[in-house]
Amino acid sequence: MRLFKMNLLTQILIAFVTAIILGLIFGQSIEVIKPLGDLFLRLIKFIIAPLVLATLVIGVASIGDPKSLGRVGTKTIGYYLITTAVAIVIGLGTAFIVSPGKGLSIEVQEKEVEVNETEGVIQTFLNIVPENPFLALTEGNILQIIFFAIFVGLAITLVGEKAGPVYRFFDGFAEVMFRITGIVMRFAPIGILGLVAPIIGQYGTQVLLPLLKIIIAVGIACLLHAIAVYSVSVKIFAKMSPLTFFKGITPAAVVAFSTASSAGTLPVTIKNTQENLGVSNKISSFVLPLGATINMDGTAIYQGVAVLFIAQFYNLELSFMQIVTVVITTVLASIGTAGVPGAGMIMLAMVLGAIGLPLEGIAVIAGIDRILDMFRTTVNIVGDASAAVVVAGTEGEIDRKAFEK
Ligand code: DAS
Repeated sequence: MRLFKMNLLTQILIAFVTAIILGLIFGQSIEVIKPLGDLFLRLIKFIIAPLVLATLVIGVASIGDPKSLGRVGTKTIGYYLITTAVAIVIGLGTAFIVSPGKGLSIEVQEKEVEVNETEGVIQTFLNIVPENPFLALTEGNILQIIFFAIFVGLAITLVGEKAGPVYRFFDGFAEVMFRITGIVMRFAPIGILGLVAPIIGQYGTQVLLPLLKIIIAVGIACLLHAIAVYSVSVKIFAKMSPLTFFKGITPAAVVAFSTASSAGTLPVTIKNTQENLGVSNKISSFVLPLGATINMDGTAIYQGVAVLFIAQFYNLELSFMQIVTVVITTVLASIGTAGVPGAGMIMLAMVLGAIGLPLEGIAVIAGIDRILDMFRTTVNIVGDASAAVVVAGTEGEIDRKAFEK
């Protein structure tokens, strides 16, 4: 399976380079293959609502009954939410500084872009509450689907045993949606060809520099987040040298970078955290699987950078309310993002939908998504490991002999 994933990476990179060449050679006439890209975007839109519903219900339900979360659970969830929110701010801040989309002299017809004019603060928050959750699902109203999913997830834990069938339904449904996501992602190379070639044909190579700037922005933000947040956290809460921490988690980081899958890396993350960082089995076996499901700081950074780039690509200024919506939606998106390759790009559609930016913007960055996924998945699992160290450190569950040889 690992081999196939690397093949998918090779296929995507080949498709991306081919798309650039075809776009440069054929110019606007390459539009003829645009339907392939439209089909890929429709496949992404087709899975987003059910995927968000299923993964978020399970993500929230897997947190467990708030009453029985206990000290360890509360610390874990608190650390995850705070670090993810910081990650988005770092992502947005880096994107504002790098401004990957600025300077693109791309005139986009008004018809292509109708951004939701966000009403006032109160109305914006009221709109999150669905009057009819089934209507929210059919309309693909992402924020309302999120609201519904969180309530269902929480209620499942509160009801307990009797809600078992409901939990098992959504658990199975989430697996089905992950499998469909995997199938959709197999179509990515063809889809990327149909998305990127027409963009290069229409705008020329001027759009390549911003893509490079996005990779740089995501890379810098990931590094900044890991150094600023994880180093300080392990130092303060576990009195562990950051060097020891990063050295200890390196094998899992390499696996995450090459597979772009948190779920696939989980066994290595657990092994490294226990053997190299001395975290007890009790803590690591709770914190890490939960983190691989609901904690994705790298994905949050990517969402922040991508949203800002797409707004700039369409020459749109984001209002304060839209930025607030991006932060809230991205924290929730990172809870709902599956630990599988490409999941973050699919959840980006959710964030864009929440603030009314056109999903077509995904087309511009789809070609480099796999490269970005390698960075964000690495940060996702390093963040999970830092949580395990921090919680274990505050619980006295670290065997320091593991690294103080
Ligand atoms: N590849 C996902 C993961 O495994 C992250 C993402 O797609 O954003 O964590």
